[in-house]
Amino acid sequence: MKTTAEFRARAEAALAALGVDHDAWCVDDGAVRARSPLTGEELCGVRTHTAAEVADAVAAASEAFLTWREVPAPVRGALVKRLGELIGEHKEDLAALVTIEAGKIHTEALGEVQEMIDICDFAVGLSRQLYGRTMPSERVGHRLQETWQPLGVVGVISAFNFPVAVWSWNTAIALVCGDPVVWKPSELTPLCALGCDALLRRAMAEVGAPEGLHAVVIGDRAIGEALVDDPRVALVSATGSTRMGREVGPRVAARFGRSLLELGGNNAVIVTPSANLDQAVSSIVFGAAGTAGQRCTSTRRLLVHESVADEVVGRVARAFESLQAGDPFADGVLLGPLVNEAAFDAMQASLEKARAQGGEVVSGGERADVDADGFWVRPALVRMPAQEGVVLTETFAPILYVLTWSDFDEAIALHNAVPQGLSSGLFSNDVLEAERYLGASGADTGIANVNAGTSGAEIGGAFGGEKETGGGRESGSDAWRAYMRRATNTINYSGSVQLAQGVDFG
Ligand code: UN1
Repeated sequence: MKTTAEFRARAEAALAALGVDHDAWCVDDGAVRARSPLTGEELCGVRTHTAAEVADAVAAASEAFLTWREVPAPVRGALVKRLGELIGEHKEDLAALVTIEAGKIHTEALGEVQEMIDICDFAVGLSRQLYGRTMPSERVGHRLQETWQPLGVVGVISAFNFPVAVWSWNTAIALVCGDPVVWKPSELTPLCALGCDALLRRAMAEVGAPEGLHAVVIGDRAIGEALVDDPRVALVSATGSTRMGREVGPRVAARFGRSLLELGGNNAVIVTPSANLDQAVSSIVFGAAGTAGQRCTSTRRLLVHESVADEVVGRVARAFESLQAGDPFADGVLLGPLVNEAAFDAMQASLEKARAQGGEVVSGGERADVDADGFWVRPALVRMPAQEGVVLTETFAPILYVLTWSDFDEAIALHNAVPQGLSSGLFSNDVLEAERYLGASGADTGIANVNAGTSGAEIGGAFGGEKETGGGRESGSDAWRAYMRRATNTINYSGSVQLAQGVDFG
């Protein structure tokens, strides 16, 4: 493993290439400390904002909104087009920051940056497709339509595990919709945020976008609260834990703001007797162990038919054991570290609870043998006697709980009997099972896949989930509507006054 000094040098080179003003941001007395989970050590201090500075950023964004909302949407798209090009040119630099700050293996870090490029492409196309509907009016010589208008300042709160992509899902869409963005990234990944902000500023300068259209605000919870409580922030889009969403949602609602919540998951894969087990096992392994189990879409439950349970459990255990842990920059390494010691402690606490509930740890759970001070773990595979207690909670670590079933209705019932509702995968070659799973009484999650795992969604579809996952949808499909204001318009070209519903008022 390289030293912290080497990772710091790589991060500094990436920041310089991205256009970050190093001396302005990386300051010795910064309250937020950038760290690398690869060594557990500090990279640098980062300039931290105050609540008053958040208010200033929101004021500047509100001012920028007045200009930006008048810019035609396809012209707004030109900004996002340039942003996407710059991200493409700096893919390696952004990915390096993601690996250094979040510990993600290089191929996944590159994949995350690819999601940014993809959403920019999507948003550019969308900038010519912010369609409203027209409806037939019940009155002669009248026309009825809906138009979509820019909403206002969007506050983005994002998590460490997708430190650049989640920002881009929100920002690319918000910008074409005519909305400025103020972003509070995770305190664990401030350098990634500075890199994104610098690229967007470059694109803004090139196309002549108004100052204040984007700001990054660095800090702890108080900074998030300042954004959440500011009445000028029309939409708060928050990605993180259900605990965070439980606070953000009601606070934004109390001031009649809009929120878009993308919270915890407790995602399951169902394996049926007809499944192609090679496909199932490989998808389960990526879903559970990829990103060291630190995706909101990570596979956390394996619901397997009793007739194939021993075989599937054995194959997943062997695959888990064969995954190489180590330097996430190195070829062949598939397991990076957990983000920090607290994540490791949370994993151990959950495994303890699972054992106390009668769970049997079939494989993993312990620290992996890596010559570095970060918290690498072997993915844990745990057979559980029942779906209760700890199995109903999300632990942001690679723990896969296994439960068996004998009847497909029982599998669907088990699948849905958790408080979260993000993502799901069914492995089956039985078309009737697949249709039932996708139907009204099937999987109750926002994402439901057939013969595909729970993680690694494409940006073209709306992303998010139900129940404690928060109900919000980001990214593709018509998720853009959350970032706009809908107006219903009645236009009367009849030359006379006619009231709807046949009302006669003299
Ligand atoms: C997240 O973990 O917050 O579907 C986002 C996936 C990724 C996004 C995950 N495209 O796994």
